[in-house]
Amino acid sequence: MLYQPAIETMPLPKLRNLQDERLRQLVTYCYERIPFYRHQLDMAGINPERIRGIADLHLLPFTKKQDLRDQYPFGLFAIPREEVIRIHASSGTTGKPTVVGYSRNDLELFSEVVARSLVAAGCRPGMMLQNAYGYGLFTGGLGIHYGAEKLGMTVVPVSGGLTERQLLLLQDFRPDAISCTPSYAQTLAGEVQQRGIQGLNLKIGILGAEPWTEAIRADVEAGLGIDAVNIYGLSEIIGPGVSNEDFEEKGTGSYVWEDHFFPEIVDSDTGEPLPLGQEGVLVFTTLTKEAMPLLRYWTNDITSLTYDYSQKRTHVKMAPIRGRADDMLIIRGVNLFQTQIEEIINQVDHLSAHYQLIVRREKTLDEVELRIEITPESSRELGGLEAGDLVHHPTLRRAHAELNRLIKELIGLSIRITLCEPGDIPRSEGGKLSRVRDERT
Ligand code: DLL
Repeated sequence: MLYQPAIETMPLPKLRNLQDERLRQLVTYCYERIPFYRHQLDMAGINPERIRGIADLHLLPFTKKQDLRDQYPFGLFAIPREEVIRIHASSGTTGKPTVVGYSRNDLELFSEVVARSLVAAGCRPGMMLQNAYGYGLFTGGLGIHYGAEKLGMTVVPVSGGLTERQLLLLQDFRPDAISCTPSYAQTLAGEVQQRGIQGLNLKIGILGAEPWTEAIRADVEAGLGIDAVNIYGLSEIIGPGVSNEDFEEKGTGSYVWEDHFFPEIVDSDTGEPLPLGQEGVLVFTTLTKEAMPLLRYWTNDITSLTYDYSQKRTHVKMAPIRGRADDMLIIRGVNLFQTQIEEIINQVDHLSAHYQLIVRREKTLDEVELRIEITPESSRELGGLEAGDLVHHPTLRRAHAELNRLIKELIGLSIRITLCEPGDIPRSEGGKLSRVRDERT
């Protein structure tokens, strides 16, 4: 089943025509209604009529997070504040949040792309969804909520956290699907396993809002008995539902709903557009939003795009996000994303998908410690191990050496590895989990 088959399978030339037309209208709309964009285009010497379609997109300047901060809170709204019927914001690590606004049509669009995403994830009308994304200024809770209602699911709006209640509802309400961050799905999977809870009705997990890889997929699929499917999005563009994986095409990337959100990949240093298949910074232009449209928004997320015509839909697919450019660690000159470590962990026996990276400065050199839990099964089988002594066990010593070797070989970095007992690494309490602790500053 596709939610909007005519759109999702639209032949590419027709899709391009639609995008061309929408972009032309959008540029004029932004120029006429948003002083920031009028100024930007004037400075770049671009008359809106110069932009005739997607092929001219590269002429437009980027919009960056700092621009949103400079226009805080409502400076980028293209419609009167009274017509903005919802506001969301993302917390950000420092200072003021990034604010976004939605018109009535924008909220309709938001629900539409989330419904489309849920269907791709395997959800169907009549299924029950336990929505464990946080409700509030974060777009996850309400975004998924209205999309699921639009699709005709039974929504259980539990919000993030409250693990006891989540477990109770999973057993008593017997939802078919759960939506939450991948790290929180790991928390729930761990509890389900530890308590020996059996016979849940869960079939689907709609997981996103933070980077994750096949290691975590395997962990939560085994622990919860689900298909774990990726959902991607960001509040600046709309929230969840910018792209989504199809449950029957897992591991081949997530469809970007490009009739509404036009993606580009650009070089992180030069901003030059990169060809399909190459990795770079993901940039989005919102083709249909009314309250806060964005031209060439620099997401800072690193990924690549590819078309795959053998699959169900014609829309472009994006690879899993490697990380945010500003979350990349530079250790003694080597670039490192946590997802690279995660992928390697997945290749070594006895190691779980619960880990933390700690970065320190020792004298003048940066050092990384990877703290990683062994699996509960290994802990039980190998029995009676004292914390700190794990690496002295011959089996674990081999795992340790293997991990060391792979990291050196594949990343080019020597890091300190500490094996831990199950439960030693902090768990997600409902939201996004930071797996990197940078102690350098
Ligand atoms: O995280 C929206 C969302 C809610 C997406 C629920 C999926 C599910 P923000 O809080 O604005 O919005 O954070 C956006 O989170 O730029 C990425 O860096 C990261 N991110 C979101 N989804 C994924 C994903 C929501 N599937 C930022 N994989 C984005 C990797 C993701 N990173």
